[in-house]
Amino acid sequence: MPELLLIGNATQTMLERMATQFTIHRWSDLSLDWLAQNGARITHVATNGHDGIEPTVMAALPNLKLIACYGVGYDAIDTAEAVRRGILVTHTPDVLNEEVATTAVMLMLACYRNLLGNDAYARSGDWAAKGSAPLTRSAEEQVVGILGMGRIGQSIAAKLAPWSPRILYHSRSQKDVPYEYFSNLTEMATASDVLICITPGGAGTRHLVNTEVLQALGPRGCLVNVSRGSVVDEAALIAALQSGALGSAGLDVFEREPHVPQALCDLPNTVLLPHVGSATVETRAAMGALTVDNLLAHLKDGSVLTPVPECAGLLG
Ligand code: 8YV
Repeated sequence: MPELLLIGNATQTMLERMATQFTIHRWSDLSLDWLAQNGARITHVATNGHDGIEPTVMAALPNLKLIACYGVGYDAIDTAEAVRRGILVTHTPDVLNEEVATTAVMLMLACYRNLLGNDAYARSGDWAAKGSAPLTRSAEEQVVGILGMGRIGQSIAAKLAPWSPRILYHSRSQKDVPYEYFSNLTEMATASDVLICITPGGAGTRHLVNTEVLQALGPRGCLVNVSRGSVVDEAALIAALQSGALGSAGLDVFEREPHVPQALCDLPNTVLLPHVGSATVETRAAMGALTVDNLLAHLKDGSVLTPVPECAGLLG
């Protein structure tokens, strides 16, 4: 049987389907020494958006043909090196759009309506002891700025459009969408009440959201990040929240996952999630199915269903 290296997590269904066609080696049980001896037999890798594949691991797999990513974001995979070596990379676009968009909306609402603070108020007995909880801010009629207007950005916009008088977006180029384009992120942040980040991670977007952008968003502004931690300068974010230069932040992603800075935990105006934007049984099943469909299609006839755009030149 062909041999597959599994990096990180996979659902039971994924494991069962992969095991019908591949001998599976789990990277968590192995070492670079093992790869030096056995790496040449491995033709396929299944990994995820968080773990990706370390350059040393990729280099130790001379006959690798396909890296299947169980996730839409693939910034943890060196696609330039993969393309140079003729290795295909696939990911799981579209099937998680609505779930991640819902997570973004949930974070926004939780920030505005102080979901966590009010939950604690109800549970702790403060309500009985101190009376009504403090008022929150309304999430109605807010100007929403979206950083990244790809598939998930469009799902977020569609979910918020009925609530919002203006949806703005910033991306590298203008898209064919019915929202207001800003070529300058700081200008968009100035015009926005809430800034939602859903642009891909990687070197090109690192720290796009910096002190200047956060200050432009302002003391009543809300930052939501459901993309990658690297997109936001976390130290600048903490400083802005601590000083009151920024109103609140709802974060699903962090710069050094799974590390969540204590300063963010200590702030009352943050809502923090452990990178669960797509983490429901239903959506992970769909992502897992697509990941394995790519692996099995490739095994059957060399085709793949959802290659990353960088691989276009490798496909016939
Ligand atoms: C996880 C994600 O990182 O799809 C993505 O890009 O951020 C997540 O769903 C992971 O890939 C799931 O295994």
